[in-house]
Amino acid sequence: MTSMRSIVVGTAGHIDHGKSALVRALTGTDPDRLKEEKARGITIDLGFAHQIIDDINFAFVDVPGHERFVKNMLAGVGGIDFVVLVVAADESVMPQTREHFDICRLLHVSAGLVALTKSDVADADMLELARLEVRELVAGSFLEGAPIVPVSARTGEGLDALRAALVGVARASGGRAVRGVTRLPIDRVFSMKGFGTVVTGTLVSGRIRVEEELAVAPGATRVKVRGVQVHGEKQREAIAGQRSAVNLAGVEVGDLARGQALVTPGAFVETRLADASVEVLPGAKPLKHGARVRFHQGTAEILGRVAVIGPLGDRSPAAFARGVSAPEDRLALQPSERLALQPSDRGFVRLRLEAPALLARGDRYILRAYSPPVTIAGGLILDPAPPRSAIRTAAALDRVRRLDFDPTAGDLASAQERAVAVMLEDAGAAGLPVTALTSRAGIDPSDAAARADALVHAKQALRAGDVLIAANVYARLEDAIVATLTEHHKRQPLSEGIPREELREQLFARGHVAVFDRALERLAAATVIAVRDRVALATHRLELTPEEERARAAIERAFREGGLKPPDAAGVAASAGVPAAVVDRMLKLLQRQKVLVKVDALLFHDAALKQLKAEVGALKAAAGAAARIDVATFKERFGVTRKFAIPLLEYLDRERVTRRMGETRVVL
Ligand SMILES: Nc1nc2c(ncn2[C@@H]2O[C@H](COP(=O)(O)OP(=O)(O)OP(=O)(O)O)[C@@H](O)[C@H]2O)c(=O)[nH]1
Ligand SMILES: [Mg+2]
Repeated sequence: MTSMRSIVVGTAGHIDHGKSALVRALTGTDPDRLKEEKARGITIDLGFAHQIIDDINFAFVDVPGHERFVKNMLAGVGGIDFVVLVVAADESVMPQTREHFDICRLLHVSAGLVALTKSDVADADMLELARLEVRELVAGSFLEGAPIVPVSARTGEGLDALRAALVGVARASGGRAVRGVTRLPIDRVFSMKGFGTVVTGTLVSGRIRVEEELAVAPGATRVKVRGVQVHGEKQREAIAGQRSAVNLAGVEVGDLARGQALVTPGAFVETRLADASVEVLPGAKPLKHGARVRFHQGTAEILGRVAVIGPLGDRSPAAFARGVSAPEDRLALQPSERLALQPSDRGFVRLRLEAPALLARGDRYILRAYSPPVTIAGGLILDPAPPRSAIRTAAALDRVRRLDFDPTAGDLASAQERAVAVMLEDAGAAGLPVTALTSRAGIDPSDAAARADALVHAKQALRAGDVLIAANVYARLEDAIVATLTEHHKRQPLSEGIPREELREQLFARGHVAVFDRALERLAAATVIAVRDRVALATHRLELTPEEERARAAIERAFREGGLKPPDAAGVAASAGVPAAVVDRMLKLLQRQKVLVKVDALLFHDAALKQLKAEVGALKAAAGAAARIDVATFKERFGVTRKFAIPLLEYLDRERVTRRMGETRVVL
């Protein structure tokens, strides 16, 4: 059965036009499963049934026609391969015929047919009139020229023709790629005796295997697949395009809901912000900047607001805003409340959602007005995780235009390339995580590493650790490092450079540490800079005046000779015959160079301290574990007064050469 072609067909159409009756006539299964549905004779929620016709496995998703349940219709229509638009011959085209059809068009459902139902109660004239109205409705759409089949669920008339038409459309529509990340928008959650938690949905991409670990998102719950059913039969795996029921371990029914999805862990972003293209329905009211809307994607409905970025084409945004004229580069100055997308307009919006959504680049979505909830627009997600940057600028408009693409066009690769370039720019110094190539740009995870390599190879980006950084951002960083060091050396010729962390804070505080490290490494390898605990230009030499040089040498000698009884600064200045200020500068320089080391308030020559450590350490070699030293023996042995002995012994403690135990010290 897995080798058999699976096709998911959705019904659509006005209430009472015979959608459910038709599904039942075709499959023998009544899709209305709820008590209330049977009692009221209407469909409230999605219904499911399946039937093999020829050698094709048809899964039907039956939707409610009632205007109050369009939200349920939207949860069902997301994953369908094609639509059967149901129009009762005796009533012809009605409001939800139009709304459902609009939704299919906005979601870019690619194929379908029209069933003229209740043919048994319509005479030839009525049938002809309905046929005409349907033709008018679908003119110029994906259903133009599609079969229009009169049928009666009551008498069975026309059912064979309808089956033939279903098979014809199915054969003409291309299969779905099974590659890609797993994604099953959940439309039902229930508990089955002896099994536990079961979710159902149309697997829109990837595959689901028994024993596999997946995530339920939003929410990031990890689950394990215990069992898989496709069309009511147990299978080892379900593949893209199949209606699937999945038995899950590790999760309670109460923790799951329609609107979540079963997905490959980590492959999607959970987001409240998305940039998208949008198309406003001809009959809708203008879509105003800031309007509160109902956002529908997959099986989810989330409240949110739209921020209008700008129009689709080259049309000036002036035409866009009622009564306001503003040239494009002044977009930022345009009063936002005036900016609106008019009926039939196409443009770009930033969606701000009130709860997280699981979105991917290329997802189709629908917008309905908050109240009354009528369908007003739909579009395509271009970036599911845009930066929180200003959108009322010409640059922002240019950015979304570069992100725009047609998922059904052949050349997806170049659209992806453009998107990655934009996202690299967005990421700036922080870098674009390689995982974002999948979660944000929609690149298959198995291709992401190769794509990252290609970007590096083409010199468009550099890789540092887990992130990619745009080549120009990186070049700017290298230039800034060199410029900053040049300036620093000019202003402070006696400094050996800038401490590494300080340089990073100054130039790259918001950048990725790995990128900064990489830049230093590269500049160091090219001998442009030298990196020790301070970063300096490789060409930088300390240029001391003769007086400074004399002072430096005198101080160094004085401290070396002083050993554990070093001189004080005033004494050095006097004996070297240089001004106190110069001595002060040289003392600091010698400390930075670690020639002199500060112990409490005293300065010692590094060599003296090293020797002290070695000699105290040697006591251990002589006396073993019993090696002890106290203040008196220390003073005597090293010939120093208490003034030096105490700080030096404490220094030895800090250096872990000794450990204080009451009045004495153990040599470690
Ligand atoms: N005479 C006749 N009646 C039909 C036919 N198909 C459906 N009906 C009747 O029309 C009414 C509505 O049928 P449904 O199949 O429930 O309509 P629906 O489109 O599913 O309605 P919703 O799901 O509520 O939108 C029922 O009373 C059916 O018996 C048909 O071919 N001929
Ligand atoms: Mg129904």
